[in-house]
Amino acid sequence: MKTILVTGFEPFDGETINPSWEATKLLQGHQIAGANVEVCQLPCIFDAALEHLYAAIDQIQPELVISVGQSGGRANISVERIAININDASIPDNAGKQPIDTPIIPGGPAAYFSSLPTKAMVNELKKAGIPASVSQTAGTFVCNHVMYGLLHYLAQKYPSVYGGFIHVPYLPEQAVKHSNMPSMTLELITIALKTAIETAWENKADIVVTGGATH
Ligand code: PCA
Repeated sequence: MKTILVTGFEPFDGETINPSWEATKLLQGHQIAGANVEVCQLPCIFDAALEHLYAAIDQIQPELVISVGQSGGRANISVERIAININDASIPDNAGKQPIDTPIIPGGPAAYFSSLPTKAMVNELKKAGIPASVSQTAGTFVCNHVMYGLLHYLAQKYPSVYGGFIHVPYLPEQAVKHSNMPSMTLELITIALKTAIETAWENKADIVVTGGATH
């Protein structure tokens, strides 16, 4: 059976949960549009996250890979468009590493575009009543690192496999500990991931949406 690999992250930055993993782990073993979903948790650690991701890809041999991460402060499901070849961490990762202005892959391309149909995904999320947008930056911390490393690895080793990244907001139980932070329930984030995965699986080529999808 065809397989979709979905990854989420362990908690970081003082949080005890990470919504990306709380939602992703609920998808293990699900059938989405005739494909089987396998999930894997990544450490929030530069380089180690990529080692875990590459091992999972080699073992599972998926046809589509979607990595998911927490973006505390964002109100929307953010379908990321681009990953850039830079690590520039404003906080330490879970191993205490804080790389500043280092390349992810020395000599690699400046950036990779997601090979997911970002606009179609956002469009379907909005149709389902879920706040969503195309994001033009996955940041410069471990999520961008994983998105770049994923797309580089697929380009080198599995050029027919599609890949990309989705950022999700805080859960309400996280937002309540911060001042004036947006959040989304686990139920809605989980429905959003299912909708986004299904759309990515069924629309390998993106659609053209005039206006709206990036906001
Ligand atoms: N979010 C972080 C790294 C892990 C996660 O869930 C980020 O946006 O880089």
